[in-house]
Amino acid sequence: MLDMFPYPSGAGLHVGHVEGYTGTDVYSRYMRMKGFEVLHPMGWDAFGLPAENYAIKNKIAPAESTRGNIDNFRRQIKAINMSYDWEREIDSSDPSYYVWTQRVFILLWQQGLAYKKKAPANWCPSCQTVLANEQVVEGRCERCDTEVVQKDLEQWFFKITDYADRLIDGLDQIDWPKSTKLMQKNWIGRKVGAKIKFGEIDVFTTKPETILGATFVVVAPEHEFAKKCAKNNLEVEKYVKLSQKETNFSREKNIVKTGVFGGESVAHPLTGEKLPVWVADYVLAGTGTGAIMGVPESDERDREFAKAFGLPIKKYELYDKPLGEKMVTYHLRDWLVSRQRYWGAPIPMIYCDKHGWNPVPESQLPVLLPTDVDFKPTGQSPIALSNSFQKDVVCPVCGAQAKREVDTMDTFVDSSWYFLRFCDPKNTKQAWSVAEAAKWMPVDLYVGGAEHTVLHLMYSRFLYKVFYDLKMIDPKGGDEPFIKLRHQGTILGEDSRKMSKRWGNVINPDDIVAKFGADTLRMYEMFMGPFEATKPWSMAGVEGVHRFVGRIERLFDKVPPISSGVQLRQIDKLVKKVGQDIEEMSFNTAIATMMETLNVMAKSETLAFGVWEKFVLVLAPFAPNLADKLWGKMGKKGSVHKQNWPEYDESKARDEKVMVAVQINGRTREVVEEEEGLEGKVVKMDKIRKYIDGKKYKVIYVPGKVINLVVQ
Ligand code: ANZ
Repeated sequence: MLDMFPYPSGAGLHVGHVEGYTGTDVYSRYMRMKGFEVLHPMGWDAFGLPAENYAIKNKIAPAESTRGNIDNFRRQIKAINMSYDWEREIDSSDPSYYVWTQRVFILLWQQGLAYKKKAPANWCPSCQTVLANEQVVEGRCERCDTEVVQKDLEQWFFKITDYADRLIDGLDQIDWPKSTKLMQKNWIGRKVGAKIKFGEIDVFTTKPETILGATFVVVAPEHEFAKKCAKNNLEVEKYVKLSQKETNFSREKNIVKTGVFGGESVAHPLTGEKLPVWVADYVLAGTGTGAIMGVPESDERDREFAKAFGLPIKKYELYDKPLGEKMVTYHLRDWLVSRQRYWGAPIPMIYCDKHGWNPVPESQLPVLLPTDVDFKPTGQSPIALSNSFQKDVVCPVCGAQAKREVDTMDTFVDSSWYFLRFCDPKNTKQAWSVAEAAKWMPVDLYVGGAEHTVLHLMYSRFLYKVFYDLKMIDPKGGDEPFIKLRHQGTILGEDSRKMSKRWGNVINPDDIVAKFGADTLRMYEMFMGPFEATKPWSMAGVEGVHRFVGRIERLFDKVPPISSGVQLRQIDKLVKKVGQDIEEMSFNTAIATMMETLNVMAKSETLAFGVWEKFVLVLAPFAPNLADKLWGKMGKKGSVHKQNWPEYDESKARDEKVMVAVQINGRTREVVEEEEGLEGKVVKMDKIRKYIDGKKYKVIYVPGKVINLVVQ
């Protein structure tokens, strides 16, 4: 039972965290009561920019502020009585953890899955670091919302594109929200099509059958052919230069199509007609071959372009013979993992003029983060300015003086394997042993925010598949890390706006615990609405749940369990319903049933032991403190949380059916189950209609017994 481990921010725990964590905690406690061994761990995704920015502002070392934040988070979580196995707590910024992140990096390098290359990268001018494509949202930095620019930089990449097909195909094997799967699929963006020669230009198309409608060819500004045209055409040269500044986002979204005629033409492969070659930035260099055939009759982007530049639009017939060569293209790019920032795991690589890049030798790991650094971002990694960091560094191959990599790893590397460390957190010989991981992996239920649909969840799947291929994972469990995934819904402020300091509508879980206790906080968050729905906070709702929690104990004291007390069939229904609801993560309906049941119990003069016993047991996963207290009051030994989930009597749990006779002039013609609006339904039944159609009749209904139709 895995929660996405939190980033321990200075703001402390959020009620949104509490929602997800309570959901998995209820589920974990329930599964333990059902006799399962449950691993329910917690730790800290502790590296990252905010701690570093905080350090810059307040002159506190990130290690120190992070430690304080972690202590606060742990205290807050413990106050809500989450049943985590604290023996397994991990901190991704601790050398005992990041030494393994560094070994993961080296492992990937040894497999040819990590490489350094100069490439146009997304650069955030405000954070002064590169960003992965996944961290650029609508052309802006996901963190600070600054417009991202393109910069040619030497960067480290993981070859996630090698796994593109498996990352798509694996989605069929897992129980995840549909929308999350779709987002991953679209992000990977596999397109199957054909590569077709138009003269010397290979175009890529997913619709080769439209070839007879092609009236022009367009190449991306980065395409070799565009560069060739630019050599003897000033206008093309200008256009190519200008488009270098633009990000793919603004290019894809560009509504007004721009472009220039390249000054050359190529022959249509079927008709031999001369087609003009244009250079335009709506064609992307990284997709397909970076060149297209323009079919303005059928393709909207091509039509816009043709209209803008007066190119012919031609009606045509579909071509039904095979054409060109099969080609598959992807939107997914390799994962850019290096960051020019301080607070991350140093990339464990050494550069020698003669031998290039090599991993830091095993005996010298971990490469510790130096502490003699100035945090101010300068565009290069702050570690570059450390005096100690490059001291006595030699090439692992020849022993000559060499230099360490000064970039750190993106924090998404830390979080893309942490669940495996939870399986074996104290292991000093391996990051995890195959046997320990096999006990728990794959994760049965993973709960976390929907904002991680592409980044974290795709990176984790990628690395897990690499580990699987290297036999670091028991093959019996398959190559998907998370079998079932659910996202807790966003909790809005009382004003239905996103909780934010700006609106002053942030609810601090500490305040709720102090005023109402942890049980009320847990119960309220599970009762607010469907687990995955977006829902506003309501203090009136908290108070309502608090009254319910109080009423349980008051009723217990007023009508305590006695051996001669009344048995209630509702209690068997409750046990059945709450068990089913927890398994479906329908926590709010489970609590609603507890409320209904308590109302029935309150009407009874006396209550049997069995009634209270079962009520307290089903309450235990939701309100662990009160359940334990009542368990004690019942004179039971030991904790309620060590008990088995109660059995229920199926015959009692089932809804009673009441049968009603349908009579025509006193003779029974049919027997039906009683339900709402029965009188209206009966007169529409074929068997009955033949007696009453076209006749006058009167209905006499004796609920629970008979409907008599008196026909004249
Ligand atoms: C001719 C054609 C006719 C196309 C037609 C589409 C519709 P979708 O369709 O979104 O999956 N394309 C190919 N390479 C491109 C590039 N580098 N940059 C921008 N667009 C590119 O995407 C596949 C289509 O996108 C391809 O099929 C191609 O246009 C265009 F009625 O070729 B098509």
